[in-house]
Amino acid sequence: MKLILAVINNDDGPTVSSRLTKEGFQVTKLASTGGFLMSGNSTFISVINDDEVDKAIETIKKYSKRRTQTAPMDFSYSPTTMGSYPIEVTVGGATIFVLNVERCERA
Ligand code: 2BA
Repeated sequence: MKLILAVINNDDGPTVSSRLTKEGFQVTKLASTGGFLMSGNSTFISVINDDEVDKAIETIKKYSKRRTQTAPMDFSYSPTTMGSYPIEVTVGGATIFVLNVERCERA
């Protein structure tokens, strides 16, 4: 068994959730916050059989769009550039981690 942890954009959350559920995966969505942009994103957790990992990842990738976001960057430490300037970063589609699960129980 594997635990899939997938960080995706909030806007893709409902689609990813419904597609995974339709394909028979059990999913839990957690509200999360990215450390760099400090804006909300969604983290999905799902425990699945080893042979279904690729299928779940394909679905997450398919429905997670890549986006460009603007973030204020603090340059006040620099002697030549003062203040805070917006920078563009590309976010996503999805950041996915796959972990081994030793045991899964429902009580
Ligand atoms: P954030 O930490 O808010 O990062 C948003 C985007 O900002 C990142 O997109 C990346 O393009 C950029 N970024 C992040 N840290 C940076 C830095 N130190 N310098 C320059 N640019 C930086 P993604 O890589 O697609 O990540 C999207 C979200 O996925 C992240 O939101 C974070 O919540 C999560 N994430 C990504 N990598 C992770 C990791 N190794 N461990 C845990 N969470 C991760």
